[in-house]
Amino acid sequence: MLVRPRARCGWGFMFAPVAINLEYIASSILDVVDDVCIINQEFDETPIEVYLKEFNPDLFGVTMSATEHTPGLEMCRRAKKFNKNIKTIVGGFHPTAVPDLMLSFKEVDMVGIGEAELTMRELVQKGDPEGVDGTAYKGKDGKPIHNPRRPVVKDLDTLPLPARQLRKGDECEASLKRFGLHRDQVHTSRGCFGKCTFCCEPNMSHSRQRFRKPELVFEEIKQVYELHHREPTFILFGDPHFMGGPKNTEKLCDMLIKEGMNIEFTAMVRADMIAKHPKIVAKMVKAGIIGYCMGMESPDEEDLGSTKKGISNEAQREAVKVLRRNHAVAGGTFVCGLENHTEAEILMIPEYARNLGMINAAFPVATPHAATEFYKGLDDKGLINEPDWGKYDQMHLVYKHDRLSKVRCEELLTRNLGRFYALDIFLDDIIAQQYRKAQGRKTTLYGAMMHLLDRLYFLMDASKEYETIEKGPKMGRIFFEGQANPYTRKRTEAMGMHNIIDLKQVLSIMGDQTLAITVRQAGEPFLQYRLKMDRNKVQYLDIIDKPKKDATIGITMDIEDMSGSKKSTGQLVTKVAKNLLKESKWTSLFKGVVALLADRLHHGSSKDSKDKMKLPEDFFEDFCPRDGWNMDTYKKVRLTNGTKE
Ligand code: B12
Ligand code: SF4
Repeated sequence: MLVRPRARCGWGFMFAPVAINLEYIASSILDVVDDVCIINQEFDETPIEVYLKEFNPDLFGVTMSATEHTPGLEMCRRAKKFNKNIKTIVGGFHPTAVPDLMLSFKEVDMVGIGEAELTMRELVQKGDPEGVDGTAYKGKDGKPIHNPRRPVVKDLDTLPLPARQLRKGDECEASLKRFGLHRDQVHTSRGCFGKCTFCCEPNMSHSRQRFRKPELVFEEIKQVYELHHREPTFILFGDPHFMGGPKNTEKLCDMLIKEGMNIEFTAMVRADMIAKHPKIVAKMVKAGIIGYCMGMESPDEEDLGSTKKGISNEAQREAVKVLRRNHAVAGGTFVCGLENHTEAEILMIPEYARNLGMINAAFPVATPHAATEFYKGLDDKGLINEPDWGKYDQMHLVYKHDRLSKVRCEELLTRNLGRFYALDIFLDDIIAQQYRKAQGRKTTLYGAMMHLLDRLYFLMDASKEYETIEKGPKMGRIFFEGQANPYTRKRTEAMGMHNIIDLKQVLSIMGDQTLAITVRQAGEPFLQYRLKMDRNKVQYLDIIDKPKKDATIGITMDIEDMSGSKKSTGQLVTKVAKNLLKESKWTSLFKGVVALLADRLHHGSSKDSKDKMKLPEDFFEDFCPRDGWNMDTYKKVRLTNGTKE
């Protein structure tokens, strides 16, 4: 029995947490065991005892990243409690990094170290870990015995495809359809050439990347599409470094383009490869690879050097341009809270990400995962101070930082998320989408609302974890405070929201209006979203920190009602409606209702308008400098506020 414990966090909410690693292991042992089952607790909340009773396994394997440490051990404990003769084995990134710690728990008998398809095959055939490379286990005296580490799988094409057929129906269908698409994961390679100090990859695959034949990857993708009934599907390429073999990537894309399946892909890529291969990127987008997650890490070349990332600011900037030109979703992550970081520097990171022109960005806490160079450096200095492995989720500070407390670090990241994800970024995303999917036609008001809700849904899920230290509305306030910025107005003035969303009916009926949503805490208004429009256009959207009282249609929302409110939905709707009536002009409200009805009658629930978008000619080439920010700003912050002793 193979188990993936439930410990979803961060990106886990965005992508389907299929247990592809267990499916790889299962397919490698299927022919040498009586039965194998995979329980993915991300999709299945049935108590494990139900399955233990049904299958009564000899071997119980649990996959673990650091965040799955505690729930993973609990599964082993419950398996032993059910039947003390069941042998338990844990594997994955975390046990590979801390095998002795794992064996110190009485509920763990063995650890699988590194890639485990061949290890598990040999183990189940022998029935004992003695002499099985890639395992560590307890000797008679209870002390750990380490067999030699097994080399990584050289030829990935010799591995059978993951045993997706073992998924439970629910996992394949309902759960994966959350975003209106089936969701799955495919790997075209394993490992990465990189040696980044904070990454687990060097310990897992010794900085070696291996590639599958593109023809075989293509066959697998076709099978996955069939498995999902040839319905719209989303596939995450789980490779840590997707474009590591650009020729292979190009070949795969040629095949995907020719086949024309309804699949959208997201890939994790290095910015330098994107910058270096613009023609391949154009093919990638054409083949459906529209989401890109780049490990940007930092605006500071000093950090990029000290973490051994080995990319430059120039490559970052060029990569985003290449992606924007192709209407792809340029996304990436920045590590915040490296040892030398000051508050001022961390606060500049979303400004930099916006300035680059990114559409998606995450600001994870620099996390010393066990066995990384980063961990060893901090551990030698005695700075690691978090015993709870569940907190090694890149959302909590787990070491003693010179300038930042744990709480302050979470606050800064929450504020950074608020700063980055202001509404103009969603418009940017809509533009790329409309170019990809609707030949550059405008979206409708309904389409724009649906898009916005989709993104908010993810943000809310992914940021839940931040509330663990400071419960209540404090983090909410910090997020909203981050939203007030000088860019949204400048950008929306330059783009013209009416050039992106078809608002003809709405504008002509409503005429001159100022729409405002004011956010309040403890009765004090501290943030306002303002939309200024006239008969012909939306003049701008602005987010300000000193709310005004000039709205023709206004609503005030209390932060207390948004987070942890005990009020029912009915009570909240009544309150918002009362506020709306109190703060709006009757004529404007009336016009608003008529305008929405007219828009709905005109477009129905269609997400695309017939009209083409009208954007400034240089929009995709010269978009970023519109923010009036340049690279030197960051360097100045470093020098003037950095207080680098
Ligand atoms: C794809 C990926 C994701 C996907 C996951 C999709 C999914 N299906 O769950 C997404 C983007 C959603 C994601 C999210 C996150 N990820 Co991630 N992710 C990866 C990545 C790039 C590849 C993992 C993978 O699928 N490999 C392919 C499979 C086949 O290999 P494998 O998992 O290693 O399995 C093999 C062995 O480990 C072993 N094995 C595995 N399980 C078991 C069990 C047993 C019993 C045995 C014997 C052996 C064994 O055998 C397997 C087959 O050879 C790795 C980094 C990397 N370079 O590989 C990071 C990585 C796993 N992620 C990491 C982190 C931190 C996260 C997040 C917390 C980040 C965040 N804050 O959002 C979230 C957590 C998500 C969650 N749990 O909800 C860290 C984990 C660090 C650690 N030590 O715990 C990694 C290592 C990246 C890093 N920082 O170095 N991630
Ligand atoms: S480039 Fe990415 S996957 Fe490769 S070592 Fe660095 S962080 Fe890890």
